[in-house]
Amino acid sequence: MLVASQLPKRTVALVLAGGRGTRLHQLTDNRAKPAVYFGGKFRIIDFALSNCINSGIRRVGVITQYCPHSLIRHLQRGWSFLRGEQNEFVDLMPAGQQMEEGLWYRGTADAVAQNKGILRSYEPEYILVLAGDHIYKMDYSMLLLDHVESKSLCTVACIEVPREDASGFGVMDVDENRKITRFLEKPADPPGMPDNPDKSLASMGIYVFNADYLYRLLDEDCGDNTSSHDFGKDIIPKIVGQGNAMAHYFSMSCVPSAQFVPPYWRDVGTIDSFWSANLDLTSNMPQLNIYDEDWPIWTYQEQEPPAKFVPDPHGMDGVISNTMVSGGCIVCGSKMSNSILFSKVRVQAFCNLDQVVVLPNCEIGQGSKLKKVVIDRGCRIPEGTIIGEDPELDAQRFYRSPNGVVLVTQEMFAKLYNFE
Ligand code: ADQ
Ligand code: ADP
Repeated sequence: MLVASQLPKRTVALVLAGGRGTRLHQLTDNRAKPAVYFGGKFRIIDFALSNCINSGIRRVGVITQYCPHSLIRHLQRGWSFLRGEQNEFVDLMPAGQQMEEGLWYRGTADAVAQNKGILRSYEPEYILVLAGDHIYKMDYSMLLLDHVESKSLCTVACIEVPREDASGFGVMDVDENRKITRFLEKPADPPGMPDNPDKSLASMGIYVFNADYLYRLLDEDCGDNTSSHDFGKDIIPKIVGQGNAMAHYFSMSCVPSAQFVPPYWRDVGTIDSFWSANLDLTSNMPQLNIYDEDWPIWTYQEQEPPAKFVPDPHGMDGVISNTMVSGGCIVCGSKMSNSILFSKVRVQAFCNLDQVVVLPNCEIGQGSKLKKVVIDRGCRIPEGTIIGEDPELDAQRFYRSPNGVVLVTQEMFAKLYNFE
């Protein structure tokens, strides 16, 4: 008999967290994309991991590769609360530990294949493969139930995206029973949906497999010299070819955020999308609800004193609107709007911050005027710095995105001042 509440317990989730995220430019020079900060106190991977816990999946492997140090540190500090003796864990699976040759993961499927021995030892019935670099709230237990009820061997979660954005995704066609009939990985000219040609049905990179079926596929893939050992490029198209893949619409299992807001799923993979998804949280009615006590987002953050606001040296108070300020921050009589300060940020007097995302441990020098800026962790912004007024100068000194968002890192400042 199918007992829906047991499905998460019979599942191991694998979070693929090894990708670099090159489109985030210098923000991922030293950290993996899943370790990038988000929303004032989280890191991107916290969303997938919180979804697991909130869905009742308490056996999780995190597969790391590129620049894993701060990611691993975060997981050890924030995600080691599960109880091994109760068969609950967040397990780290770094590249190179399983194979004798110490092979680097060749692709996402190889990353799972190299950990097959560990996986088997957990004896799961279902394996849930997740990406560690998306912001969304999803009840994976609904996805598992759909997978089991439809008697599928593999189920791919999908979402409708505008057709003009779809070439960055795996795009699929489905029949009336949601069986996937065609899968094209990152097609140059993505097909539209039959009833909505302006939209395409995109893979979210979230897959459920019957464990034995996945092991078999990975064994076959391992010996295939023509394969790039990637889920999107090799494994999923093959399964679709065999007629064994079902689509699961994200709307069937997304955790509602706000009323009238479409299902929220963001790949904050570029500086522009990272900046705007953070800024959304500062609006009066954000599209992503991070205050939902029924679906908490867990993280690690140091214990800090509450944020503090003091007047400037002339005794004038600051003016703050639509701004989130994290613990350990001190703001001295400045103007801030539509901005996010992560923990331990100091803003000196007479500053003006508009649409600025400041990552932890930064100091903004007196009289600075910043607009549309992302400031990486640990930056010391010198007194009187102006960013966001002269695009050419900004682009010379820092990274300036196509949408005019300026990214500032410690290294850029170091370079700037060595030259001067
Ligand atoms: P991509 O967005 O290109 O496509 P991909 O680079 O395959 O995603 O990365 C998927 C996940 O695996 C990411 O979380 C990444 O961090 C991680 N990862 C990448 N290489 C890894 C490695 N060697 N070891 C460990 N982890 C690694 C995929 C699918 C598309 C789908 C999109 C949805 O291929 O079909 O539409 O995700 O975003
Ligand atoms: P995060 O902000 O994500 O916590 P950090 O900015 O502290 O991470 O550092 C990112 C990564 O850069 C570290 O995890 C480490 O691998 C590397 N790193 C930082 N400082 C040094 C250093 N002095 N020498 C070598 N590597 C460093």
